[in-house]
Parts: sequence; C-alpha cells; structure tokens
Amino acid sequence: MRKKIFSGVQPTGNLHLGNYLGAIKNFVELNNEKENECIFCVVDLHAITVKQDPNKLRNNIRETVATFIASGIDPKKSIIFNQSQVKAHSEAAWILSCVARMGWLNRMTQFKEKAGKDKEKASVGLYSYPILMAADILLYEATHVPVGEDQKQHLELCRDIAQKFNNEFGVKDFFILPEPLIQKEFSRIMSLKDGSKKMSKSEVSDLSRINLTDDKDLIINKIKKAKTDAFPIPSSLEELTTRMEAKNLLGIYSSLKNFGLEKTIKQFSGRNFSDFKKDLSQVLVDKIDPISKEIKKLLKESDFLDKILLEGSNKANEIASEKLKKIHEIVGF
Ligand code: AQP
Repeated sequence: MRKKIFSGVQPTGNLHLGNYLGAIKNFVELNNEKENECIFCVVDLHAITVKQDPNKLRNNIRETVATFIASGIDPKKSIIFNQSQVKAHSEAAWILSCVARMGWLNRMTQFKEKAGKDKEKASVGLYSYPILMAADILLYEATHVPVGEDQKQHLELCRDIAQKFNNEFGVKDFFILPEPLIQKEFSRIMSLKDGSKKMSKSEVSDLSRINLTDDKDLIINKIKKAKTDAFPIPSSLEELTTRMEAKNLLGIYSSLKNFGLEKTIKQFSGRNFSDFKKDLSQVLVDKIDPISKEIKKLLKESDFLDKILLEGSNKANEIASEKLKKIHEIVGF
C-alpha cells in the first residue's frame, strides 16, 4: 500500500540514540520503500515551546537536517523542511485549537512530565503543542506517522481532532485519520543512568545518552559507565522485569541488530555485563560512528543544508497552502 508519511523532530540539540531507534531508523526504511511519499519536518515551532538560544536554534535546525541525511534519508526522495517556513502550520493550529477540547489536552502526559511541578510557569505553547502537531500531520493528509512510543497519545489526540472537525463541519473524510507507526519492541529507549526515565536531549547529564555526534571513544566510555546491576544476564525475559537498566541495554543491542530480545538473551545468558558491554559498544560504534562523521562533514556545508530546507519548504508550502485554502472554505472564511 502506498503510504503518505509525515513525521517531525525538534531541533533542540543532541539528537540521540532514542531519537534514532525510536524514529529516524524507521524514517530511513520508509524513505527507501519506493511507493511511499515521505515528508520529514524539523519542527522548530515546537522547539520554542521551551526557551531556546536563537543562534543555537539556527545551528540545531541545520544539525537536524544533517542528521536526517547522514542517517540515510535521501532529500531527492523525501521532502525535508523546517516548520516555521510554512505559515499554514501556525494558522491551521489556531483553527484546530478551536476544535480541540480543554479536557483532551488536560490528559496529555507529556505536558505533565515536561512542565514538572510548576505547571503555572510552563508556556501556553507547551500546553497546546499537540494541536500544532495535529496541524502538521493533517495538512499533508498523512496516512502514517512514524514516532516513538512517547508520542502515541499525541497521535490519538490528532485523530480525535480530525474526527471532530469532519463531524462538526459535515465533511466526511476531509481530514484523514493517521495511523501511528511505532516500533514493536524498544519503542522507548531509556536513559543510560536511570532505566525509569526516557533517553532525552534535555537531560542535563550527557552520560545519560548516546548522541548521534558522539565519536568512538565517547560511545565506549558512556557504555562502560552505563548503569547496570550486580547480576549476570538472565536466561529468560521474565527475569528482566525488575531490571530496567539491564533490559534497556539488551534492548538497544537487539534493536541495532534487528533481533528480538529473546535472541539476545539466549546469546549472552550467564555472561557478565562488563563482557556484554564490549559487544554492545562495538555494535553501537559500527552504527553511530559513520553517522557521526557524516553529520560533522555535512555541518561544514551549510549552503547545501540551507538549499535542502529551501527546496523542501517550497514543496511543503504548495501542499499545505492548498489544504489550508480548503479549510478556510469549510469554516466559512
Ligand atoms: N528515548 C526515546 N526512545 C524512543 N523514541 C524517542 N523519541 C524521542 N526520545 C525517544 C522519538 O524521537 C522523535 C523525535 O523526538 P523529538 O525531538 O521531536 O521530541 P521528544 O520526544 O521530546 O525528544 P526528547 O529527546 O525527549 O527531546 P527534549 O528533551 O527536547 O524534549 C519522536 O518520534 C519521539 O517519539
């Protein structure tokens, strides 16, 4: 089946292994399937829901594009652009915010996690973030959205908003209800320091994540320091239930090798983590080091990256402004 793919990544720096295994790896596979139409967006409007340094943001936008390309996305096959350059996103988000209900947004767990204890001080943008995400997806009539598991709830909200708009205005099937594409296993990669927290760009400790720009020595060092426990690798999945850090490392290995977790357990059962970590480092270095080198090379070619963004935003603009025109007609503008 021909799929229309849309997904986004925030240019908030330090793209990491979680972003790669949870989302970008999937983007590359979808980009390589000939029949798919793919749009990958650097979601800079989402990034400013928390404070950003303008100069760093500009660099991070380019770095995100460089990461897409270094990971294997072909800009000739897929549209790559940054969200702020296509005005329809902000306008559609406003219109959809008049359709979405407060009760729906109040249930979003990501807002609760990101706003923390002091949610009165969080930006309004952080709260309404999922509505902008719905606008991103619906403007392009995406049928499938590859995301990490943490974005599943936002995608369900996008479907609710689309359905309510279609029903309220009597325009059956105007907005297509997108399907999430979430990896079956290890859709959430956890911090190397705390197996109960997801690996994240904004985590203060750099030792908590493998960045896609890390070099060989850094990767080996971070895996050496990754938290585990005193027990050897078990012989069954059940024995990992309460060993979150151990499970995460075995999961990362499995995901990079495209194995199921059971196969990895079988391979390493009875061995110590210090031993397993050597194999894990090797697999990580084989995968990440070439990407890291390519990102650094591409970052020296800022004109090339800017050209990709410009061409991408021109193409995206054509699609999105056409859909927005129809939205205007439907709502009565
Ligand atoms: N730890 C993770 N495991 C699996 N997938 C993940 N993703 C993010 N972290 C993990 C997926 O990566 C895509 C891009 O994410 P994003 O940058 O747009 O936003 P995020 O989910 O907020 O990522 P971070 O790293 O946690 O960023 P900060 O710290 O800036 O908030 C998404 O598909 C996401 O699911």
